[in-house]
Amino acid sequence: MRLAKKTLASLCAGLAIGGLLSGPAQARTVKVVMTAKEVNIPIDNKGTMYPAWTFNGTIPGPVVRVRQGDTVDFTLINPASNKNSHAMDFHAAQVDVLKEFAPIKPGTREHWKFVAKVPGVFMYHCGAMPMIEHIARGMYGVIIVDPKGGYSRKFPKPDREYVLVQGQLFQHPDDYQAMLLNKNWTNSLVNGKVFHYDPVHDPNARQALVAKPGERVRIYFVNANVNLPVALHPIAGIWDRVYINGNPRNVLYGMQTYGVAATEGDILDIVSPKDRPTNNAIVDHQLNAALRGAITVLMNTPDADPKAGRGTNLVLK
Ligand SMILES: [Cu+2]
Repeated sequence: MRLAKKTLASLCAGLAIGGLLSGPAQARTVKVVMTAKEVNIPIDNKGTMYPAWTFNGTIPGPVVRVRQGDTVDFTLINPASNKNSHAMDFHAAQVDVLKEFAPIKPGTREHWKFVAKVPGVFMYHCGAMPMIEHIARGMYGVIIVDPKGGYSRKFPKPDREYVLVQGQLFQHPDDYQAMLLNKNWTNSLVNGKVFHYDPVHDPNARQALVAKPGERVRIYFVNANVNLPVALHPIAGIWDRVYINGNPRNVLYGMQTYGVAATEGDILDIVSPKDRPTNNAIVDHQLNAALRGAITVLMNTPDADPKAGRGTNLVLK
């Protein structure tokens, strides 16, 4: 798919740009505008509300997708209606922590740029203090930097792509002292909800990841837990490949479980058997996380929705 320049310029909301790897090779400038929003949002499938802090009103914030060498032209807006200072820390950027990542007060905005020089899957998050509270309340997201070399035998084109971001939910959103002690951590969130894509454990779950048998499903995973690593395992499957930090140069084959440090982002590919429908459960096999929300079902059936996990549809809503 070829993306016109006009299309890219209109992506100021920081939406995912699909199919970049087969597009033209010249570096571009991608405008990303995000607004810090302190809002109540549902954190499970039955609609339990939580006083979240977010980028653009969702957990995670919008997926930003660029290609290696592109310039990200970024604006952060902190509306006067907010009570707190906020900031943006893109892990894909090489800048000045005291300058670009500095917090800004309600009623102000800031603008800065960086060149996304290193390919991979990177976390972004608010860095205002107490940072543990700003992240635990939901101020995090993913920036994918596609490699400028495109696909290859070592980095094959996937049939489906999904973004999964895991986070920790704390009972008392204001109690950052408890967060420092990892106390009153009640649930795990996947893309902002407990058992978000797990109709097996939550009758209120409406969705699962889908693919056809034999398809290569690429998971862009970020561990946005404030205190805990993740042991990512696809139950009833094996990761065909894991690209550490999402970089095609860092490839591992045939992995059962991959340990993802806090803030780490990785690409994990799974290919289900071609000859039969199957299901996988992608879990944090640290079971206190799995059984409190970190389970995602992947259904591999011949009638899988052709639009799921394709184009800009990387985060199932
Ligand atoms: Cu913040």
